This record gives sequence, structure tokens and C-alpha cells, in this order.
Amino acid sequence: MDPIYCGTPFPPFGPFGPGGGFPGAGYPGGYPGSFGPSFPGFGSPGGPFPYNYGVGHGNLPDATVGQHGFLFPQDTRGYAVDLNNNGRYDRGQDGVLGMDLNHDGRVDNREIEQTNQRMKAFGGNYDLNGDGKVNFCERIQGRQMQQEMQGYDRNHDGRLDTNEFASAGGRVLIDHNRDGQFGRGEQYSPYSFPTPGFGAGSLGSVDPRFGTSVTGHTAWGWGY
Ligand SMILES: [Ca+2]
Ligand SMILES: [Ca+2]
Ligand SMILES: [Ca+2]
Ligand SMILES: [Ca+2]
Repeated sequence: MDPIYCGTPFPPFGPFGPGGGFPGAGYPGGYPGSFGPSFPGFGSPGGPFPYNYGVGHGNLPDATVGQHGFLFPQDTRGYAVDLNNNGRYDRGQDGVLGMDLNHDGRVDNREIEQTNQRMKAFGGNYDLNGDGKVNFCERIQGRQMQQEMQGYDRNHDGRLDTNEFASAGGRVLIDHNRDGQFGRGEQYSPYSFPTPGFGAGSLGSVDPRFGTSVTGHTAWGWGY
């Protein structure tokens, strides 16, 4: 797979493996299973917070979010956020994190994969190609990516909040037409993107170590 093989295979790193490691514990906002038509707290008064409530979601590293390449199509592996809380990636429902690394104003498939790798490395998982092993190359590259991401984590809490993710060129991608590609109309600011069933959300924070994200939701209504 890698053009250059360098170094002996390394055992899988840490608690993370393919499929991620959502611990599923202690989430305010009722992860999982509180999602539904009778979502508690929907429409409750805002109080002192800018959003009505925050909801925890599992992160889905290495999610197959589409395909790329013409002659030899390959899966596009992205770092998804399970916005509808069913434990798997759903096109058109869940968000995919993407950083515009070359600053051309849009996130392409390569950047989706590079963001996936960076988010994993940020959380200490250097298995960049998701094969369950961390080789020497991945350790070197993973450390570099981790340091790059730590540079965006300005308050050094190990998470990226909305401002930090935005300053990294971060966008939230929603595959509305479910074609496995992310066009311009499917790329949103992390401050406001459509969420399944209840209007718009903002990415409160992404924690790659514990594999969770919190989104703040506004009760804008049921349409986008
Ligand atoms: Ca899902
Ligand atoms: Ca770009
Ligand atoms: Ca932070
Ligand atoms: Ca699409």
C-alpha cells in the first residue's frame, strides 16, 4: 500500500483501533438513544447559553464516506461525526470533518483523508492508513501531524473547539445528495451546519482521544 516500506510493523497503538473507541460514558445530552421526535429539551428556553442544548455524538474515524479515483476507485476515509447517533456513518445525515489544507476555499477528497489522519494523530492514534498497525513511517508522520494539530489547539486541552477548528480551515461536510462526494453546497462552517431532524448546529468541540464531539443545536425548525 505504502510506496516505501520502512521499518517493522508496530503493534496497534493504544486503545484505538479500526472503528474507533467511543467509550459511551457520561455524556450530558443523552447519548445514545435520546434522539427522536420527542427529543427532550427541544424548544426549551435558551437560558444563558447561546444554544438551547448541547448533544454528545460519537466520532467515526476511518468512516467510508465515498469513493474517489476514476480508473481504480478507492474508498474515501473520513473523520465523521455521528450526528444521528446510530453508531455508523450515514450519508446525508452525519457530518464529515474536513480541513482546507491548501487554502483554496474548498475541501477535496484528499483533504478529507488528510483530516481523518490528522484527527486520529491528534488523539494519539498514529495508524494513519487504518490497517491496525503502526509502522515506523506512520509514527514519524503521525507525530508531525499531532504537533501540527496541537498548534491549532490553542488552549491545550486536547480538543478542538469551534474557533480552533475554524482557524485550522475546518469545515463540516454533509453529503446531502448521498453521492459520496462533497460539493461546494455541501460544505459548511463549523459554526452552523444542518443537523438531522432539528435545524442547525455548531460544532462545540471535537475530542479525538475520547472519540466524541459535542454539538450545540439551535431550534430553527425542522427544515434546513
Ligand atoms: Ca450515523
Ligand atoms: Ca482545499
Ligand atoms: Ca482546544
Ligand atoms: Ca454529495
